[in-house]
Amino acid sequence: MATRMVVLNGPNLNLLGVREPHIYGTTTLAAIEAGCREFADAAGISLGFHQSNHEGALIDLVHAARGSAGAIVINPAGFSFTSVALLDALKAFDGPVVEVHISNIHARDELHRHSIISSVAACVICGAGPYGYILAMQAAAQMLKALPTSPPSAPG
Ligand code: CA2
Repeated sequence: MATRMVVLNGPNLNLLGVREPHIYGTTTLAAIEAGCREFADAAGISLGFHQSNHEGALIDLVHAARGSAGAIVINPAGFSFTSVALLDALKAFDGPVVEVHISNIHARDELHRHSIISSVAACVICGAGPYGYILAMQAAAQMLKALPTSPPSAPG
């Protein structure tokens, strides 16, 4: 059976590419999802991709991933700095959690610098822009041993 992974996105990430492009760039969340799906298809991974502005909805998605997905990639956005409840839900997930941020949160102001979610993450990727999502999926796939040991050869 194909390895399954879910990518979860927190509040306001639906505005990516639409507002504050000087911080978060011009790539929309739909374009990020398309890139993630392309990577998943190439790696033979089944993918769930979700965004919610609601803490409880994200917690429900984490619970739903238990038993159905091998790994969670999450950009908790603003909840990175506030949500003990999301942290607790992620702690109850058995597989690897990979945290991703588009911007380099360590170079941001004090409010955006310390993610409490990182304490449960097997890996944290930040500052790579939208490509960070692909890096995060690649790290999660590697942890699940779902990547081919050698790159596939070109057809023909
Ligand atoms: O860099 C990231 O991916 C963040 O998780 C984005 C969060 C921010 O609070 C974190 O510090 C870093 C904010 C997401 C809000 O996204 C917006 C996009 C466009 C316009 C307004 C907000």
